Amino acid sequence: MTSQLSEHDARAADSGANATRHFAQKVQAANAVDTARVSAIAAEALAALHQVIRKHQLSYAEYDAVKAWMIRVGQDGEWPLFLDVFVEHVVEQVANESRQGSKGSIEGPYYIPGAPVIGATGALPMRPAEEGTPLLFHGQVTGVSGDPIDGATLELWQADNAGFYSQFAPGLPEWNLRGTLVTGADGRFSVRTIRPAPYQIPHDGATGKLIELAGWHAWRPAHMHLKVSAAGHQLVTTQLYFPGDPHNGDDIASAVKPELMLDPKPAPFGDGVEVTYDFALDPA
Ligand code: MBD
Ligand code: FE
Repeated sequence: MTSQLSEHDARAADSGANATRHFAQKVQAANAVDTARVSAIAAEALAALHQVIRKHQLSYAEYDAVKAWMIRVGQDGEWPLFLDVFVEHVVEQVANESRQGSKGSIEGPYYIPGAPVIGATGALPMRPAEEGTPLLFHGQVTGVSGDPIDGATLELWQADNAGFYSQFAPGLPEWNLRGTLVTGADGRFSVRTIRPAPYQIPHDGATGKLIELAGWHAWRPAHMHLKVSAAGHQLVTTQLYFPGDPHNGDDIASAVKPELMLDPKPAPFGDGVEVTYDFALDPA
């Protein structure tokens, strides 16, 4: 008899392997490296590490423990998780420093391109009895001058009420809580989903081992991920958060910004909540 796996059987090494596979697809074609920068950046990164070793008088036993841990991060496919949680926020800050429009935030390891297109109004794909508080999310996409953008695209992805992302945990429909909105001439969009729950990053693998040994925690505040784009404009990758979440102030991924806080109100239906967020896109 075969047993059906549920999302609660998710393993860090399985979601890690998926994230690693998706990342490999993304970088296949792109990303030529500026070789003139390789020496400077690699040498300085190594020098910073050497300095830490000297400062803390690292022993051979500790060196071997670090080496074994890094090997396990790779074996579990957890480099995308580890790097996006502990490093990406600085890359994002550097990349988006000079933008005038909406603030960005990190992409994280769980974006998948090509989610089903919903149009300007609709619902994210979800199960018939998807658990969680119903959430109505609407807003407008404009340029930085406030002019509405016709045909702007918003890609949304989020975890379910138990904290799992489709395609990274077993038993979930392929595109659960992932969808693509396209604005009309007024730049507006409106989508029904569920309010995401506070979320722990997968912590039964190598990344979790570090978190445990260091006495840190694995929590991210509840968040929705977005990529907003339009012809002639810069794509913004960002996340939105909910006020009052216990982890807004100590996100393990350091990806919360005050500008990305939503303002939930009781929804005009049932027991749900309603949020509005407008996006301003920088010119390309
Ligand atoms: C996530 O859901 C996430 O958003 C990040 C940044 C890292 C791990 C899991
Ligand atoms: Fe996330």
